[in-house]
Amino acid sequence: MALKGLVTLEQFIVDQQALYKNATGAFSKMFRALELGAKMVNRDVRKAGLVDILGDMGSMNVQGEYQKKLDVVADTTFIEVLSRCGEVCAVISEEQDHAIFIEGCENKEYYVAIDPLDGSSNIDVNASIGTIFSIYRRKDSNYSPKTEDCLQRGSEQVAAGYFLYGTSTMLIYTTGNGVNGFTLDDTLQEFCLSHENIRIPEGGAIFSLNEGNTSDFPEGVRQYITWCKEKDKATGRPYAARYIGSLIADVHRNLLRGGIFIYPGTEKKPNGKLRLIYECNTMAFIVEQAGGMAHSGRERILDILPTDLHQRSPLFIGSADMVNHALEYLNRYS
Ligand code: AHM
Ligand code: MG
Repeated sequence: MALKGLVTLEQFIVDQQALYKNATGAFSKMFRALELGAKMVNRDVRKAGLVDILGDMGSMNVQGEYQKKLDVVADTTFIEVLSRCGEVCAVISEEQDHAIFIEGCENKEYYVAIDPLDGSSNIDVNASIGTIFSIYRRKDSNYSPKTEDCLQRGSEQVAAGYFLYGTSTMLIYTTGNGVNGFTLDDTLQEFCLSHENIRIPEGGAIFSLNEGNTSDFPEGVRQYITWCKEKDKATGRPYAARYIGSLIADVHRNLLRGGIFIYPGTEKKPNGKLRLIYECNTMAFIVEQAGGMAHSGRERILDILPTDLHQRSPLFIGSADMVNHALEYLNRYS
């Protein structure tokens, strides 16, 4: 896809907003906050190694995972910019046990779910990481928000996106009207439209999963992977295995090239590792909007009603033909 003239993210949002008669400007304020947060985190990520920002924080988050210094920096940054924008009543973050309710914004309609820095294990080795976010509208904003108000199905997302701090810094997002991608022009410090109306290929030849865990995978997943690795000219197999270990980077590659990403449940961890609200739902909304599929193995990801802010779900996501095929295997052997 060629780099488009110069349509900045701000211009793009203003143009989109003009299509909605009742737009209040709240949406563009939230996006400006997210954009600012991402630029600040991007600046810190680019300096990692030069300043004392690499390594462990020495603390754990609510999910028992060691926090990296950059995890904490990104978390603080996004919570601060979202609190200041004046349109967000609550923030749910991977790094925070509870929802953060923002003072003075009790009657605002929107809340944001965020994984401030996904792919933490890649920070210290200079591989791609990113920020995942979803925006939801409260059903009723006439009272101070409660945690239960933040437990909506992924199908209720108003917008979802991710910032990828990779070879270049990108924003991919959807508001339910297709998916568009913006690349940060470092000299201008502006996100510019670079990938208009992204469509994921229906099929693909890439499978991404942590094969080290094979012995714990359900039999259907094991059989599907064996099938992916068999030689067959007609279907172009064996497929390529690609796994960065950073959800955003793995799904982003498959979004552009075609492929499947799997993080299954296991006997010990039936819901897998990835978090429903700020990892699976966000990526599912984007991938579905691009023409792909996202499933838990039991149901469509976006149909799951969360009961806990940090609940996990198995994830099969990517090109529709590949996801359907993997699900066939899962059902056959379950
Ligand atoms: P994080 O949010 O703590 O970084 O964990 C989520 C990451 C995903 O980005 C990635 O897909 C997955 O964990 C990799 O897990 P594993 O190391 O088990 O393969
Ligand atoms: Mg994460």
